[in-house]
Amino acid sequence: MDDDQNDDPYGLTGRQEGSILGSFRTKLTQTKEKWAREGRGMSGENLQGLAKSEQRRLPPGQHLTKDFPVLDLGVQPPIMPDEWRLTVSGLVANPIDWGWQDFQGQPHVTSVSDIHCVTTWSRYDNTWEGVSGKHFLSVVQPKPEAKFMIFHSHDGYTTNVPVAAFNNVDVILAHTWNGEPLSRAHGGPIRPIIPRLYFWKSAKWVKHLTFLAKDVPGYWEVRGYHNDANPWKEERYD
Ligand SMILES: Nc1nc2c(c(=O)[nH]1)N[C@H]1C(S)=C(S)[C@@H](COP(=O)(O)O)O[C@H]1N2
Ligand SMILES: [Mo]
Repeated sequence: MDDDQNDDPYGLTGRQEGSILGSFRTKLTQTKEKWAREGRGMSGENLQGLAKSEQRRLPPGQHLTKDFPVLDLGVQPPIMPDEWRLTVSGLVANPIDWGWQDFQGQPHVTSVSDIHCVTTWSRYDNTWEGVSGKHFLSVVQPKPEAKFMIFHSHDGYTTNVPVAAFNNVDVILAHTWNGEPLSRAHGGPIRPIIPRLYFWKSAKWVKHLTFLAKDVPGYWEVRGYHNDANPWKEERYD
């Protein structure tokens, strides 16, 4: 599943409308809630056959994959670059409203990082291109009392991340993955990537971002997932 959809990178053939708001408790959601209750993924480390250096790189309970699995709530909103927008509200000096040209006008960087998904797969050496998290923060200028960022996505998904966790050198608002435009399935055209947290904290199809003094748990955080999501501490479930 590498999603090399060169002729249709944003998956606009077969456009899919609608929101998951009306169908929150999908089968997938129920399965993952069950796993959260059972503590799925907490046992064992899948380290056999890996070199020592690779073992140190793999968080506890994870196994390596070369695929790039797709996980979401079942709705993959189609967003063309020219209709993409990102708005910011809350405790910031500069509540931006960016379109595609605004995004492209920012300095761009390349960042290589590993993905760790709570469902126990990890994928090494993903090359992301886009606008760095640090640059983004320097533009919106969070106020000193802003401690949490809440991401809101087109499919109704939300997730919460501390500003301090977003303010890392490897955080990026990515439009490119391994040299290809970020596909619709993986949250294209632009997706925040926060590699030091489990991948559910990297919201696909983000449309709005708010900065708050108080934490507000997101979609999975209220369904049994750990609020902090650090793979090295195995913060999978609450
Ligand atoms: N908007 C949105 N973002 C989302 C999700 C989702 O359902 N909707 N699922 C999260 C979860 S649980 C995971 S594991 C990753 C999966 O990203 P991928 O499909 O690119 O592998 O996206 C995260 N971001
Ligand atoms: Mo996930």
